[in-house]
Amino acid sequence: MSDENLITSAQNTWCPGCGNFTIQHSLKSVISVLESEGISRERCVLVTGIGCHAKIADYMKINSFYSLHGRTIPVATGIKLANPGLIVFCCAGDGDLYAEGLEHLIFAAKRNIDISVFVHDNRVYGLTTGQYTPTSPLGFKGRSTPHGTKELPFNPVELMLCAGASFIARTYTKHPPDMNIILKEAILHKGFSFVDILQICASYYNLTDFYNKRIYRKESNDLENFESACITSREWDYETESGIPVGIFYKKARPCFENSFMQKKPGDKPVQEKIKAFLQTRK
Ligand SMILES: Cc1ncc(C[n+]2csc(CCOP(=O)(O)OP(=O)(O)O)c2C)c(N)n1
Ligand code: SF4
Ligand SMILES: [Mg+2]
Repeated sequence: MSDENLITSAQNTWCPGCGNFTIQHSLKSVISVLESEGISRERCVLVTGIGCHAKIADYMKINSFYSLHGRTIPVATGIKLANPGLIVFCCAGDGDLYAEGLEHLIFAAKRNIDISVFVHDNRVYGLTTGQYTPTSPLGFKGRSTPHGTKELPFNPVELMLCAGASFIARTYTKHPPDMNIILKEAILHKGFSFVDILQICASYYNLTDFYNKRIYRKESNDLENFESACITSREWDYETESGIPVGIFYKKARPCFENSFMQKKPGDKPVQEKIKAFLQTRK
């Protein structure tokens, strides 16, 4: 099936030049490639938060769930546990996930549930017209901070390493071919995949020149090496705003939560049967 069929006819209201377009096109390409490799789009489920990023649920013709602000991960977790055969990925915002939904992010990484999380990290609350988020830089001037923020951003890549995510990457909306590779690898990885996508917000925080001067591709031939991933995660020094590495930083096989969930001992019934039996008792 042609990948053009993955875009709905809903009127698109993203601003011209918004990085969300690149993410949408990348997801479209990845889903088409997966389909040509035997993974049908009917098995895919997209869960979004609330914000500009979340409109992607309206614009993609696949199974989707438009959730609450900061709540992509609990919804995605429920979907995956109820039907582990599905391929579940979240499109979340930086405000959405790093502020409102932060605890869900940390615990999903800790559990290593097999879902993928793509953060449209424009470093601003876009839909609500420009307030600062946990990844806005020190001194960021927006609607809620006219004199500039007084706090450093946190480092989501480092946070995810510490929380136990088994696939960690960063990409940039001006690098579409790299994004296709990274999103596909994230979806195919068995376990919790996290991709921080540096996304241009054309209207409230256009960092194109800033990123173009600083971003470089980081290659690693030892992706299981936690210490080296930690060093990479710190190459972006938020105090000096130095160089910014992008690429896959960490990838390691770990047992997935959905396989052991509700299993008292190895060989127990599959989780779907247990959920069905539980739901029967509630009728
Ligand atoms: C619980 C809750 N708090 C606040 C809001 C208001 N709100 C809607 S979108 C948004 C900002 C979204 O920013 P972000 O997650 O970074 O997404 P972006 O718009 O930048 O893609 C906020 C604060 C809400 N809808 N629900
Ligand atoms: S406000 Fe920013 S993030 Fe939202 S649609 Fe416009 S450019 Fe994109
Ligand atoms: Mg944002």
